[in-house]
Amino acid sequence: MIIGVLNGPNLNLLGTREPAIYGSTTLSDIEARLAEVARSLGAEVRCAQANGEGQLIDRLHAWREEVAGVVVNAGAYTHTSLALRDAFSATALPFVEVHLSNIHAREPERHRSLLAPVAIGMVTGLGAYGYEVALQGLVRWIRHRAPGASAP
Ligand code: CA2
Repeated sequence: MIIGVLNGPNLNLLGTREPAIYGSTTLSDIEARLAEVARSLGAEVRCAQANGEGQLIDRLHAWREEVAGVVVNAGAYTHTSLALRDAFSATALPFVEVHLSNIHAREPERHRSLLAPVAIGMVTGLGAYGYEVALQGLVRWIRHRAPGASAP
């Protein structure tokens, strides 16, 4: 099983600024760890990061036939992008949303996720470890869902 790991705007800078909020782990560290966790689950990951909304949508379209599901941190597009939500719906890719920080404990404009209504679930506030939880939950969901079930 191949799982896509998609990171949005500014997450390429992880580990370089604002460690109090986002930690000191780099995106490469996270991706390397997810490759290990995936292997232990009998799966593999494809990782991508983009700063543009359209680039993220194009990546999902390209992954449509390639991956079984997606772990996504859409960064600030989480709170603004109906287009990204539509891309998840259009591709019918099951996904788990992850945030390093607890978005509900931050400014009000970060409390709402436009992706959440069509996600399997969300992991928020566990830092880099949250990506592992999201990957494990997604693989489990894909393996155990009823045959033929579609993403929510
Ligand atoms: O907590 C998260 O993972 C967020 O998705 C991160 C986004 C933020 O807009 C969301 O509300 C919550 C921001 C990512 C910015 O990444 C940085 C990386 C290094 C230094 C500063 C920001």
